Amino acid sequence: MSTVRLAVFADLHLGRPSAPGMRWACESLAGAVENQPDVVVFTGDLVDKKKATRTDLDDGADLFRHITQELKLPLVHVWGNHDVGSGLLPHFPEMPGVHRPRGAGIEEIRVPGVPLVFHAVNVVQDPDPRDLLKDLPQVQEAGHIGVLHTEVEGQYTNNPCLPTTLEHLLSRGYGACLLGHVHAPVVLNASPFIGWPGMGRMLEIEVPALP
Ligand SMILES: [Mn+2]
Repeated sequence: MSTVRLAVFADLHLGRPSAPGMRWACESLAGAVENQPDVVVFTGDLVDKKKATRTDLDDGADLFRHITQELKLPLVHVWGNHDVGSGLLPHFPEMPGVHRPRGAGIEEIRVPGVPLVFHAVNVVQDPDPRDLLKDLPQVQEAGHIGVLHTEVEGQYTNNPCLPTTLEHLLSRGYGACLLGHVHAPVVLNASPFIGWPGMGRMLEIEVPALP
C-alpha cells in the first residue's frame, strides 16, 4: 500500500511574545523537509488575536509562501479562532499552492499530486461553538484526513470551539485527525492518529494513500 508523508504544525500565534515564532517554524520545516514530506498541514491560529499586528499577518503570509514556493510543498490549512478574532484575515493574500476551505462548512480538499482527501473546516467566529463536526462524512476507504481546529470534548481548554467527541472522530474512518486549538501536545488516539501537535512541535506522520 502506498503512503503519504505529512508535516503538521499548529497554533503559531504570531505576535504573542511567548509563541515559538517564525524562526522556529522555518527551522522545524527545514528539519521536516529532510524526511521528504508530500504535504504540509497547519491546523489554525496563525496569528494571535490579542497581540498580532499587520506585520505579523504579513509574516504568516511569508511563511506560507516559503512553504509553497521555496520548499515547493503544498499547504493545507484551516483558520482558527485567533485568526478570526484578530480581524486581520481580510488582508491575507491568496497564493497558489495554499489550500483551505472557502466557506463556513465542512469541505473536501484535494491537492494535485497528493492522493488524500482532506475534510477541513474553518473557524468563522470567536468563540465558535457550532455543532458542525457531527456532519463530517464517514468513509470506508483509506486516504481521508480530518483537519480541524477543535476543542473535541473540551477537557483541555475552556474556550468553546467546534465541539465533538473522540468516539465520533474515530467513527469517521479517517487515516488521521490533525487538530489545532489545544497548545499542549495531546494524542487522543495513537493509531489512527487523532490529536493536537501542540504549540512549537512539528509532527511528522505517514498515512495510507487513497486506493
Ligand atoms: Mn491557539
